[in-house]
Amino acid sequence: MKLAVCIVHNRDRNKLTDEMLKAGFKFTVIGSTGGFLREGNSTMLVGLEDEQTDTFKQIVQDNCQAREQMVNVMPFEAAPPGAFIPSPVKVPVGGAVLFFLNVDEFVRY
Ligand code: 2BA
Ligand code: 2BA
Repeated sequence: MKLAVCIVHNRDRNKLTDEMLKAGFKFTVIGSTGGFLREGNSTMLVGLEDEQTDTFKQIVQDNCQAREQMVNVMPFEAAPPGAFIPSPVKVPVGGAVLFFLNVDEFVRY
């Protein structure tokens, strides 16, 4: 068994969870914040059987679009008065970031 940790943009969350439910996956959604953009994203914990991983990856790939987002390199509140504020830069964001961990034991009571 594997535990997938899947971080997705909030805009893709509902579409992805709908498709995961349709495919019969069980999962837990945690509200999270990206360390770089400091914006809300969603982290899904998905316990799945090894043979389900390819189907899961395909569903994530089909439902999470990569996009570009403008970001201020230095937050305005962090800039000293009169400082040069650099123009916002584009960063590629998402589709989705996935980690797969091996599960030693799964128990339900
Ligand atoms: P929920 O996803 O809200 O699920 C509540 C209950 O609904 C589940 O109880 C299960 O009986 C049923 N259920 C959930 N997904 C289903 C599906 N795709 N098809 C049919 N029935 C489904 P539990 O299995 O005791 O799970 C309680 C909570 O534990 C779940 O809340 C979820 O947050 C988490 N969970 C369960 N299995 C998980 C897994 N494989 N990976 C990650 N989180 C899991
Ligand atoms: P954020 O940390 O808000 O990052 C959003 C996007 O900004 C990233 O997209 C990446 O393109 C860029 N970025 C992040 N950190 C950067 C840095 N130190 N220097 C330059 N650019 C940077 P994604 O890579 O698609 O990541 C989307 C979200 O997934 C991240 O949101 C974070 O919450 C999570 N994530 C990504 N890689 C991770 C990792 N290795 N460990 C844990 N979480 C990760």
